[in-house]
Amino acid sequence: MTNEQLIDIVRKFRIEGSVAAVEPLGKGLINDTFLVKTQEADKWDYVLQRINHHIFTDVELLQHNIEAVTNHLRHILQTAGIADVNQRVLRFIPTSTGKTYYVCPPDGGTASAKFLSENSEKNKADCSYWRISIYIADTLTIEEITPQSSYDCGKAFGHFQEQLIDLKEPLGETIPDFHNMELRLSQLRQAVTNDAAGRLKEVSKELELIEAHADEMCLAERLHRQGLLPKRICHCDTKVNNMLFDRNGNVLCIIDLDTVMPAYIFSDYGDFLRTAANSQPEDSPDLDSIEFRWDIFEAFTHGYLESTASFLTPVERKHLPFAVALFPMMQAVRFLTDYLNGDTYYKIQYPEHNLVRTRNQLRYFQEVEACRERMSSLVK
Ligand code: GN1
Ligand code: MG
Repeated sequence: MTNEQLIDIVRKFRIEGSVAAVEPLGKGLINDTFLVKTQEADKWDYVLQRINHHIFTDVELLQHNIEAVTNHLRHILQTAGIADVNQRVLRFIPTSTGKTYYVCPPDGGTASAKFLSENSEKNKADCSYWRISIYIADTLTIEEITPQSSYDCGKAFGHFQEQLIDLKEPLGETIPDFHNMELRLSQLRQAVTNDAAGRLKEVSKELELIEAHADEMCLAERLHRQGLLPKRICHCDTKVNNMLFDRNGNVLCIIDLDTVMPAYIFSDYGDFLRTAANSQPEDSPDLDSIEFRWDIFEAFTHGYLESTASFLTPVERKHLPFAVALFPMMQAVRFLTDYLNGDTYYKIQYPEHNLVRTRNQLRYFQEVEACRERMSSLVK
């Protein structure tokens, strides 16, 4: 896409100021993100995103969820008399029709209203979907996690769940059954049957390890069916880089709200520790360097238990160590499925990338497993 086309898209939104430049931003695996700089010093800069509508197929629902959540959080902050509300919760800018997303026809915008009104699935898939939010300036993201920042993140993600407990507006699942382990396993088994990329022969050890733990890892779904585990509004992508800090290192704002939806609280607790307590990045091939960082786990757990004390049930609390094991296992299943399918979901940088990610997550899972009992004593 040319710069001119990007600027044309920006103009569909009711932003203030005039566009000086549009530059790529961030390194998410799913959406494409740009920073929109405005010329005027006293106007906001903005974040422009192309929503990956092959993954978030219901963009209307996606933006409905995000608006409901950000409006609710903004209301809480305003009621509490907080001054810098636009620094603490994302603010999405509407287009001239009042929607917080813009559907761009494939030719860049001039296509007829007829094209869109035909409304066929094919036409919809050929369009691109865009949204804009205010860019929160002067923030830091944390590259190197410490026990202190881990504790702060535990408090903040727990607080996020707590604030959304009384959200009246019903939210949908932007990716249905996103963290449903039974579904993820059946997708893997389907990928094994299809062997679309001819890679099955390379992964027998990985499959064996996954299958050995498969039943146990579906515990959350069983608890839910027994009525013992509720779904609550969760963030579902609780990576440390989805949290903005101010210059003094205090948590400012939680970002990347695409997967905010009803889920088990395990999602937020377990997925954070999947990345933060792994001493290596999720795609490091250096398996022998992978360690479970107890200090990060302990600090995060303290923060999380503090801010969720008002609502966490004994069943949820007791199974937190299960969640620490579940998420690397689920992520291994998802990476391996994508590897077998021929890399259709995650962005990759080289052909074996998803296999390397799978092996990393499985090794980390084993490191976590070795600490499960000790974790349970701490949580008690
Ligand atoms: C994707 O794009 P990113 O990095 O925020 C994925 C997460 C995975 C993660 C693995 C919608 O998140 O669930 O845990 O990659 N998001 C979606 O790195 O599938
Ligand atoms: Mg994300």
